[in-house]
Amino acid sequence: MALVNDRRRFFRRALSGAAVLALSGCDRLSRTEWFPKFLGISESLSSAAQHLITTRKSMAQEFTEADLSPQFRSNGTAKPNDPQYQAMAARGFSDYRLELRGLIEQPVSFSLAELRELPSRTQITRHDCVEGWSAIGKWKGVQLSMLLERVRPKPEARYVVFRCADAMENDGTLYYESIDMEDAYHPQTILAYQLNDAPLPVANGAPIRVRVERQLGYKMAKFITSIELVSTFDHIGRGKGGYWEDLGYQWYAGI
Ligand SMILES: Nc1nc2c(c(=O)[nH]1)N[C@H]1C(S)=C(S)[C@@H](COP(=O)(O)O)O[C@H]1N2
Ligand SMILES: [Mo]
Repeated sequence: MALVNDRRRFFRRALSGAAVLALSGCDRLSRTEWFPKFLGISESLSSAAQHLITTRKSMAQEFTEADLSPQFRSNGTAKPNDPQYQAMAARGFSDYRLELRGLIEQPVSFSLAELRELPSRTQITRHDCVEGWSAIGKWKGVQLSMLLERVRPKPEARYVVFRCADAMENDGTLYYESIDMEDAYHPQTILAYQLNDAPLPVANGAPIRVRVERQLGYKMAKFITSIELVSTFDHIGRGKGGYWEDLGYQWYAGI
């Protein structure tokens, strides 16, 4: 009974949140069906409230080949300016290394070939961007949980931070993102090196981008250079856990 009441309160808050946003001129954003729903949930509720309707362990919906978008568009940085990145891209990322460091027992780095040799997961999922577009793509990569088992996180590790190769136009800082350990160990959280059966294009984050399927597009860091396990964000950027979070976006961007 208490739960039912909590849920009622929760839906009322969700609704009023959506209503406020509708009044504030965000109409253009409601053009897709899913959008009003996610506005209600992610913009007006804490992640604790979100637990009431969906457990964080649940799986994101997966689709079939027939559902694939004709093309998967690019958003944000389409090609990092960094000359080192561009030289590496020209060499087909043959000398790329993904570094894992921070609060782990066993720091390690992987080449792209080594990542491709590990067991993989393939998933067809829908990507939702806050700018009001969605696309369905087929991603193949290695589960982050598999790499975490190798590096053995220390007990104090609470978050996984992804550092990216692209400097942002607005302030020159490098894009970065972070997720908690629950999402890090989720079976659908993969480091993708393939999109729609082809090597991940530069425009979509080559050579490696993360997929965190129950959150919004901006969490899915592209052009990943290193992964760091941390206990707080104090020493990173402006301390909010991500490039967009530092500018005011929500850290937990649940769909
Ligand atoms: N490194 C990096 N990662 C990024 C971005 C970016 O600009 N740089 N943009 C984010 C946003 S807002 C979205 S919607 C997706 C877009 O992914 P796509 O280019 O494959 O469509 O990447 C996210 N990850
Ligand atoms: Mo986005």
